[in-house]
Amino acid sequence: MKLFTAITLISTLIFSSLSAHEGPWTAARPDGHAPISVMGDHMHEMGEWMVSYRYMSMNMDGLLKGSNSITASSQLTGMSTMVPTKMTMDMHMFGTMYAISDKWTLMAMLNYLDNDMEMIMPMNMSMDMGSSGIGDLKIAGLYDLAQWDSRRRMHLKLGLNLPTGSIDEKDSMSRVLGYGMQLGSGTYDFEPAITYLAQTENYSYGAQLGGILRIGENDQDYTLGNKFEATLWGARKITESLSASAKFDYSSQSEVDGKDTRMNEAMSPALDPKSQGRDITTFGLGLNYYFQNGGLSGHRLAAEWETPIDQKVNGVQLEFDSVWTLGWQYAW
Ligand SMILES: [Cu+2]
Repeated sequence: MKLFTAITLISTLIFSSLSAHEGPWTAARPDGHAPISVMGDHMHEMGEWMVSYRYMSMNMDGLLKGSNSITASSQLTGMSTMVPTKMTMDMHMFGTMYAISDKWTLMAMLNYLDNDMEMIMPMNMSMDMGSSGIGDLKIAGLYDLAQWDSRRRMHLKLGLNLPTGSIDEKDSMSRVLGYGMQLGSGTYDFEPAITYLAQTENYSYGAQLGGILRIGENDQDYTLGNKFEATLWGARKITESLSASAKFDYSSQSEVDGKDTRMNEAMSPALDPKSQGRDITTFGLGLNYYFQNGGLSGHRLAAEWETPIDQKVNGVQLEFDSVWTLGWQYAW
């Protein structure tokens, strides 16, 4: 039903923007880039380079069973159970882009992750767990599918996730941490996406449909769930350098296939392959700033805040609360 709504919205957007706006689509305006949390949203002209850094901080708080809030203590079913109550995931994301031709832009991204989880145990005991390190390396090619004279364009992303992130993160007692605390998927993943962009004099719109398709299983004989994601955004150019955006994002990820035999799912939902993946719709507000002149010409700064408007988890999991993304980009 949500997918149907997303498709309807996207097609309405495509047809409504068919009214003539002369000239080609251009990146040379603040909303020439999507809200900062959207990846692979734009291409470059032949020979152009870009480097970027994003800081993303995700907060999870409280427990959900399906779409209902439940108390953590209700899940303390045995003497050795541990139930998560809170988690923060901080990501430092380093990216680079280079256009080898006007048809192909290549990109690579590497993340450094810092996870922290709070758990409660019977007898009012609690425990803090952490993991940090390099995540998976993502490489992609963006291919220009079409450009129209009415400020619209469309491109395809063919991405590959390389399993450079650890799936062997352990706590202070040498027990393997849950699936959500691991730094990588452990598998090679195919990450395709299609992006549509449109502009008018003062507004811009975009839509992206993408997915993560896992290939095979990892060294611990499990596979994280495949993911589908639909993103829709609109932005208003406020000045030649500043734009404000609103975004809706729907994603659906299935549970883990197989299991890591080092984990005992009876001990915690964090260790349960069936308590992974969720359906979530978020709403985001953002600002993009584009330095057009002077010594900082070509630099961009952006910020975005997102919060869920609807979510349903598989099994029992922490509730996604909010995410902040701050970013810097420089193209030359
Ligand atoms: Cu770029």
